[in-house]
Amino acid sequence: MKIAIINGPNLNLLGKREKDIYGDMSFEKYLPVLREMFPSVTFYYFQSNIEGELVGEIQRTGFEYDGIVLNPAAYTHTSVAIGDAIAAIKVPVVEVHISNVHAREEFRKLSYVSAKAAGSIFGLGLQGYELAVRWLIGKA
Ligand code: CA2
Repeated sequence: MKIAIINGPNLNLLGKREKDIYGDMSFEKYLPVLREMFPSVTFYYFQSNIEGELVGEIQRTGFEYDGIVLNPAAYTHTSVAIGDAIAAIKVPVVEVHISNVHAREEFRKLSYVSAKAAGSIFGLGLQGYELAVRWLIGKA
């Protein structure tokens, strides 16, 4: 089984700043933990700060992988293009947010992704990615 994990802008700073909100582990440190937890899964990881690159990777992996775990970060709240890309592909997408977006600023309550995703997880820290992977495995 092949799962793509796609992270949006600024998530390359995980573990370096705003640790009270996003925790103290970088995604590069967390990825090997996930790989060890799910040895039967082939993971592909992509992070970008550029909206068009994220759209490109959603399109590409959306016809090649068995599922996508997507944290579009701030683009969640602004990007019609990312929502459209999810609607255009074949594979299930699980939207993950590390923080509880509903307990923060008003603008974070709007997601252009949730309606197109198979489901959404928020507020459970990095464990949200693990739960998303478990769901995708169960679905396959
Ligand atoms: O909670 C999440 O996962 C978010 O997608 C994170 C985004 C935010 O805009 C969304 O509303 C919720 C922000 C990612 C920024 O990540 C940083 C990590 C460490 C230091 C600074 C930023």
